[in-house]
Amino acid sequence: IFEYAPAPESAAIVDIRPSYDLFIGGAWVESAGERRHKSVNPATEDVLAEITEATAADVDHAVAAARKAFDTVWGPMPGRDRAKYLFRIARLLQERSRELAVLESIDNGKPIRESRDVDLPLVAAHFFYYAGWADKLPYAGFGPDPRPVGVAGQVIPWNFPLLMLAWKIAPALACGNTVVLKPAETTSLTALAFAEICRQADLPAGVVNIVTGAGETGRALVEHPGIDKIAFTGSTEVGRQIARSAAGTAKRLTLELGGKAANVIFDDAALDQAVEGVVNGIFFNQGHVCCAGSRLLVQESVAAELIDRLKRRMATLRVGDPLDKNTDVGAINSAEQLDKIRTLSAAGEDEGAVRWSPPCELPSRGYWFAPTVFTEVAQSHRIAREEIFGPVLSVLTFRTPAEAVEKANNTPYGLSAGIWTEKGSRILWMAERLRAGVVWANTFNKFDPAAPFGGYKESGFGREGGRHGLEAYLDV
Ligand code: TXE
Repeated sequence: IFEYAPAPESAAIVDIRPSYDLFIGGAWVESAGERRHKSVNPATEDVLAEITEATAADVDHAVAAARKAFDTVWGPMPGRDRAKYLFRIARLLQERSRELAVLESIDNGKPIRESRDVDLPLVAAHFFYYAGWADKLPYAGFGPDPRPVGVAGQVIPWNFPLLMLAWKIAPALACGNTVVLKPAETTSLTALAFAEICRQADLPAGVVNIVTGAGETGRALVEHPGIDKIAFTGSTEVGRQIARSAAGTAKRLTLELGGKAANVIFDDAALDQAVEGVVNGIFFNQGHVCCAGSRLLVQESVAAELIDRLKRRMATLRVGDPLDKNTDVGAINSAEQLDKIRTLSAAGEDEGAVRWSPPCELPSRGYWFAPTVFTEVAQSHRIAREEIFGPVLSVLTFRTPAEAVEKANNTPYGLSAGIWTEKGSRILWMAERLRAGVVWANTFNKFDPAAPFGGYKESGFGREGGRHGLEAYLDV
């Protein structure tokens, strides 16, 4: 545990302005309204910057800029030329990755080791990957002449701010669409830094527009008649609202929503490796992960041994300063999210589950929650059903593979699942039966730009990543 002491040499490499305007038509533009909110560092509660809340008039302005760029420059541009811009953006992201990783950790609260080694490399990888598709779309299996959809409205959450931006913007641009993107209100800084990268890359004005703000700005974007397609990642509740609003103008829609993934461990699994997978599954990014392995399903015969090893491993996790390279678990992104985690954890205790955390003295300022595991969890408990979106694991047990499948699927969500076993045949048997968009075997939270990602059931629809990720942005 560390009291927060900013690492001076890393904090010094980021340049945060006191306040930010909107990025529209390739320029910084003042809002038509007056509203701004303060973005804070969740590890210290210090104010980082003032962020503009874009109004409906600002959204209108951004959509007009995106439409003009689509009609006059980006839509007609040959794919091989669009590819050059995307490759340039990818290289700039790599060159500036250290600075962007620090900015992401300050703004979001995630450990620098993760933003440096996971988020930023994947962000650049998505731009490289989709740059490669830009001139090959006629060979992607959509017919000889697939067309871009037009102007895409994209609304993203706060858990992987820059990575979610890359998941949305890279395929959209590769296909010839232009975009208006709204970052989450608590984590807008890296999206605004990305706007500068677009300028550095000489991306034609209006191809990428960034409008900051909260739900109201998002709603204006979703309802705007000039938008052809909406891509959303966020809560299932807001996803439902968006589906209703988008219906008014019959827009195309992809939704990537919540999850309550089962990480299933069989008695023949390599237990220490499985423990690492469980820790990664729920404590990576403080558990602010839509595909987090938040339900551990362990075979009864090894449950006691596995839980014992897990607790010993949890006792080695270092919670604290996101900018310290030794930190494993950083700050919770916001006071609201911390409240939600506390409320659901209290419900776990009230309903009779047994709560355990390693001894852990948390910093006095900022938003923190100790790594937590609940045992004696029943399927009816709220902590087994609802997405907590924090470093909180619920443990359930099973006896047979059939029971494991039944319990794993006993959720309205269907985003991801994990299987740990030495038996290849069992992996295939399970993977066929698990209703989850992604199934990992003997690993967890593994991402690749070439692999499609997305949900079943109330986890949403549509796929991002890979060739499938192009589908949402093309008309045939
Ligand atoms: O998400 P919201 P919140 C889950 C997680 C978390 C809960 C709440 O369980 O505890 O959601 O988080 C924009 N029209 N996930 O409140 O509200 C909003 O400004 C258009 C899972 O932060 O869904 C932000 O940019 N847009 C998830 C984005 O939607 C609207 C990741 C997401 O915010 C809007 C995040 C509206 N009416 C949270 N209202 C995942 N699947 O990864 C809000 N927004």
